[in-house]
Amino acid sequence: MHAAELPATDPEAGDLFGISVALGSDTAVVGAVWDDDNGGFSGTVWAFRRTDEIVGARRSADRRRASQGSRGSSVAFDGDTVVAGSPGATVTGMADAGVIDIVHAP
Ligand SMILES: [Ca+2]
Repeated sequence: MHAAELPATDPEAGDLFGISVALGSDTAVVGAVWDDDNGGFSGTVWAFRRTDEIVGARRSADRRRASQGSRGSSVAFDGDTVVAGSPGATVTGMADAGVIDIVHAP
């Protein structure tokens, strides 16, 4: 059964939207690991919420993670807390050391 197809609201070539997904009762969290709105390969996490017949999409507003972080390589959430893997993040000068970002659901 195919119930819906949900793209990002601003799809761009190479974003890799959908590379990671996590599902709750009325929420889906989706990673777009190579989205470059915050610098090359910065990555973005999206949340889709279902309310009756409406599916609202919102993207992470957190702009701390800059280029190369690849945020959204993995995602998980519980309630309004989202954990997103950013394996490409530089940590104290060490490239690709990686971090996890814990953020409120966008
Ligand atoms: Ca983009």
